[in-house]
Amino acid sequence: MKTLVEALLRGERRALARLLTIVENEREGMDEALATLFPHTGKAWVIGITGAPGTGKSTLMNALTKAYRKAGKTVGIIAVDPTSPFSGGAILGDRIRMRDLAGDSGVFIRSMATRGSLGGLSRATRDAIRVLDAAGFDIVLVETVGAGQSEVDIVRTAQTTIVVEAPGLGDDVQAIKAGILEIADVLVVNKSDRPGADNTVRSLRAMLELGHPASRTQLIQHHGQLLEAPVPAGEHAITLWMPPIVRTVSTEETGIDELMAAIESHRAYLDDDGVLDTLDQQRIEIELHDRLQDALLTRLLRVLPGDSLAGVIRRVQMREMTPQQAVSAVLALQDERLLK
Ligand SMILES: Nc1nc2c(ncn2[C@@H]2O[C@H](COP(=O)(O)OP(=O)(O)OP(=O)(O)O)[C@@H](O)[C@H]2O)c(=O)[nH]1
Ligand SMILES: [Mg+2]
Repeated sequence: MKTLVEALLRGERRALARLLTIVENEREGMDEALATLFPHTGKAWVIGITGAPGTGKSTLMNALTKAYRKAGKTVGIIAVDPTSPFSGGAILGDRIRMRDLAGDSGVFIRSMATRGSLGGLSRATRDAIRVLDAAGFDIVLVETVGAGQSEVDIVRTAQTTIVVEAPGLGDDVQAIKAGILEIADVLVVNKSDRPGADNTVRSLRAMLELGHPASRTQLIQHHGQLLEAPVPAGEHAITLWMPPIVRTVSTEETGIDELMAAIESHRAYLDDDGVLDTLDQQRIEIELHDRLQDALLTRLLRVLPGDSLAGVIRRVQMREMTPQQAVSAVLALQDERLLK
């Protein structure tokens, strides 16, 4: 495992591919590999790209990647499809769209589909990002379809989140419908060559202004959490970030420079006010929380006798016990087992 990680750090593509497979499928040696590469992570800028199906996320990633390559940056790409384990079609489409990137050693593309649970996918994505980060990519792009929880999980991992919108998908702004507007650091109205783009921009702006707090508020740190608060008179304030709206035509690579500039100013905003440090702590806290939850549940199920859970489920069903009492009973049983 150590030699594999060493090969990864040297930039060997085969080692990268193998490590991604190990991480994706939770193969043996995964924890050791992640532990060995972990000290080499934390350098890449991770950009999440999300939005409703068909808004042009993959085409946009393609254009953005080419622009970053021109600027001398290396780019690792993870395309996540949380909706189906059979995303062969979508992935094939992406392969065709990203054809211009093939053969460029400064670009690496990996597709990941749901295997088991959504939780498993977000775990795998988080770890795959680390592998690409350790491999030395300057930028890591992660695409997911706007399907709810997976977007929220991306935000927990990405430093900059781009929400992609497109006109002509009905009257509604899709991001609002999917409840993902709140997570946007940068909003993109792609397919701006299509009629209705002005309307989409206008609706987005109206939504943003509605949702954005009054100008004299600031972000404060309270027990490690970022909160909004009024700015005391005469004090330095961390101004809140207002997501810019960028119009693009990804198929023609129009608006991509503006998008890069928007990402760059978001990055500068995070760096400048020291928000990044707090966000980083929050990210770690959330990840540890998730992992502890998994680990504790696994441990609990291991010490319990096989049929004990079925027993309490039955008793709750018979109204002999409340779900709260069931939890207490299970925990008491665990304590009993551990004492033995
Ligand atoms: N007119 C126009 N078409 C575009 C633009 N960007 C993408 N498309 C087209 O829209 C279709 C969907 O593009 P994709 O990039 O696959 O969209 P996606 O959001 O990745 O789709 P999923 O991954 O399936 O959710 C393709 O046929 C693209 O060629 C654009 O700026 N203008
Ligand atoms: Mg796509």
